[in-house]
Amino acid sequence: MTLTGMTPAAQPADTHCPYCSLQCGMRLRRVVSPPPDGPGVAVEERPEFPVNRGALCGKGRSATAVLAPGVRLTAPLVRDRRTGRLREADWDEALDRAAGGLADAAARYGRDAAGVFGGGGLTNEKAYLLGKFARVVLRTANIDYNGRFCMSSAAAAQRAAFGLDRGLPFPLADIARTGCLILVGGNPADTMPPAMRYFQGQQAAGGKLVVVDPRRTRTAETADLHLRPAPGTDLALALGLLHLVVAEGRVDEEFVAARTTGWEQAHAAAMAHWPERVERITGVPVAALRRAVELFCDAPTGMVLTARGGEQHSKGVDTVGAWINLCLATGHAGRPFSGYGCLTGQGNGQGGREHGQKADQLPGYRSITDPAARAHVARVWGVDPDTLPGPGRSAYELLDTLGTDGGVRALLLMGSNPVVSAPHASHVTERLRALDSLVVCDVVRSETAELADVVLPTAQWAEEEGTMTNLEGRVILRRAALAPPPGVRTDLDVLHGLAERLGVEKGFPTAAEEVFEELREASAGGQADYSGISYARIRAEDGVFWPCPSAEVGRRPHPGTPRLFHDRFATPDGRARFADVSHRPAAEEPDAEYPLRLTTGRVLAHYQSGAQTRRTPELQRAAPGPFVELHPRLAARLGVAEGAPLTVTSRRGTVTAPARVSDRIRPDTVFMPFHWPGPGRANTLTNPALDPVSRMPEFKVCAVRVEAADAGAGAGEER
Ligand SMILES: Nc1nc2c(c(=O)[nH]1)N[C@H]1C(S)=C(S)[C@@H](COP(=O)(O)OP(=O)(O)OC[C@H]3O[C@@H](n4cnc5c(=O)[nH]c(N)nc54)[C@H](O)[C@@H]3O)O[C@H]1N2
Ligand SMILES: Nc1nc2c(c(=O)[nH]1)N[C@H]1C(S)=C(S)[C@@H](COP(=O)(O)OP(=O)(O)OC[C@H]3O[C@@H](n4cnc5c(=O)[nH]c(N)nc54)[C@H](O)[C@@H]3O)O[C@H]1N2
Ligand code: SF4
Ligand SMILES: [Mo]
Repeated sequence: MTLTGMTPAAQPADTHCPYCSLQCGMRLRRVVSPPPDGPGVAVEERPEFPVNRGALCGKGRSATAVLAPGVRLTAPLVRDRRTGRLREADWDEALDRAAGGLADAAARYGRDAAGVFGGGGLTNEKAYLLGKFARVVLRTANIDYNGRFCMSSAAAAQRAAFGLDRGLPFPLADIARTGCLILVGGNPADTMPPAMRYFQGQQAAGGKLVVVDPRRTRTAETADLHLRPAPGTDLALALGLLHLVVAEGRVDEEFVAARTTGWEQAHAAAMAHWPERVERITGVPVAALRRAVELFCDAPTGMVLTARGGEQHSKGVDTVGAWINLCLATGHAGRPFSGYGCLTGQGNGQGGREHGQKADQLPGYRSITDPAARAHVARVWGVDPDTLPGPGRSAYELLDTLGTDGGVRALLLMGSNPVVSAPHASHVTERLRALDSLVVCDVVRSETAELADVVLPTAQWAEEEGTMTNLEGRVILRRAALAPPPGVRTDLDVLHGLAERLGVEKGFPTAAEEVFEELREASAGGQADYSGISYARIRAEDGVFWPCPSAEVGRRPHPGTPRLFHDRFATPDGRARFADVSHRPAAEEPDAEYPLRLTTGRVLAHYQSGAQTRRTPELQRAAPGPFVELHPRLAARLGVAEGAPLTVTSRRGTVTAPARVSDRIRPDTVFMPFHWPGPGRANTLTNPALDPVSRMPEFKVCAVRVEAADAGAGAGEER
């Protein structure tokens, strides 16, 4: 077994948390004599790392729990052809079965019948090789990843407006220095707690914080102004604010004339969204709209940050476009301490979308339909550009057509748990079951691994090297603190083994740094240019911001780019483009049968599908199961008290979970976190209506009916 690049460190290793896009720095120290069922390393603070300065949330502090042998997979599993059950196998058998399944599907149905589904938690090296594996070994168009469910709407809107998308175009620390910050649909107090220091710093320096969220979250509580629109109405809200900016003569005419295009249409669209109309759509009083405009326009600098609350909609791209319009019209963009940014979510949500696991992208943020981009990448890969496939299906469309005529028949899935996290999850589960072959690479036996024909147990963050790109575009280095247990291989080893079995001997190195060296070359000249970044530089500088070309600047290496757009935007003419957008309703609005809106999201203690955090005892104790948050007035109308079992029914199914009665939510809306499988799985209910541009599903709003469980339909029913 190969374990290249795995040098177990006797010294403590300075690395990063495995979870969210903050990528908090931490130090791992080997435990001298670990208990047999416990992890071999302990977490310490690393105050030198600039983003979190030592602070960690509970998930980061407890992340080593999943390294323990009792919790994780330590041997490959294959589905026994006789019993139909998963049984342990050796690596050769498992890899043979996995490669065989992919090859059979391609032989029977054509190349595009073998598919790949990746994840935004994978290192840049894994994401890069996964994309290369799809395009060079399988030669399939069908590769996409869970980032499509995450920040794809913000990415598309940023590309349209600025010609480039990087989560934040400035370091996180800059937000502490902006005059007015509007945070749309983000709850960092629960989703990125150590980042709250920058929000608090901003207010301590006299800045104003406006939070836009239907719920009074722990983040909203700290705001100077909290706007509570009904879920799915942010587009009208942003247009209404722009209307008032115009009406009150607060447009920065000079900025608009010098640095933007498209203002006329944007202006006309905003004028159709007068304040009383917007109040009717959103439920936000006109006075509050006026106050928000006053705060934003009075401030010398301003930022708008969006997160999933504003983005996970079938109109997510237009909604983000409308918020960017507000920045452009007020001149709060392309200047120090001003601008639009997206809080990306997963550990490598940013890098994961730059290096080729997205259906339409090649490494370096290149487009797979651009002949020059294809030629460059094909040269690095040593293949004929004509052999590279074109763009494939987006994440939900790929999952939706699994096992169908013309769909993917054999799927390699690495770093995602769609049985819990995909919209209309009962349907997705059915599609996964319809596959001829499902290969899952994971660190634990996830709900999706349970459906697999082959499960390949892979090494974890503390056992491997690789780069991650955090929400600021800062490329950082994950470092190995210990060797993986016997029986476990790295994701890079898996790709190497599969490529070899599918007839490609070269080009799939197992040492992360070697992969990175190739990634540098493949990204050179692209928008996300990493060619000037090396492991040595990241170690020395604690992260380098892309773009960082290899060309020198004044006989010094390029310093990287912490701040974008101060001189020009990345469009051909250097100007930012206003979006031409109008409000439209959600794909599903409340009606007599489904009178309430459901929105979904996160709690502090759990991460995503919960595959890792539900296996962490202290987190599981802190948040043991799903719940339905509802307003006391709604609870009274239903005759239910705190903790009473409720059924929630949408057009896609019914779930059961206890009531959590709280005046933090609007009476016309209920909220469920999505971290759990089973009868309380929020994604049984969610609507897979897609944004026409980003193909983002509408996780944040669908129509539901809520009943006391004894009065309602049976639990866990699915359609
Ligand atoms: N604890 C924890 N932290 C995480 C994660 C996790 O799973 N758990 N996941 C990471 C990832 S991948 C991501 S993407 C980020 C997500 O980070 P966030 O975007 O902060 O998280 P969410 O809870 O999905 O949504 C944020 C807020 O959107 C609000 N919201 C719902 N509907 C609407 C709407 O229509 N409009 C507006 N304006 N707001 C709405 C919700 O009430 C919620 O408070 O978190 C990252 N960090
Ligand atoms: N209703 C609702 N649904 C949502 C959302 C929402 O707000 N509401 N948010 C969406 C968003 S923003 C996201 S990002 C998705 C995320 O949802 P998922 O894609 O399911 O993300 P995770 O739960 O992080 O799944 C990662 C899986 O990969 C494994 N894993 C972790 N690291 C590695 C690794 O390095 N290699 C390998 N091979 N495996 C690894 C983990 O054990 C886990 O099983 O959920 C989406 N679903
Ligand atoms: S905020 Fe994110 S990166 Fe930091 S410790 Fe928590 S989960 Fe990890
Ligand atoms: Mo995400």
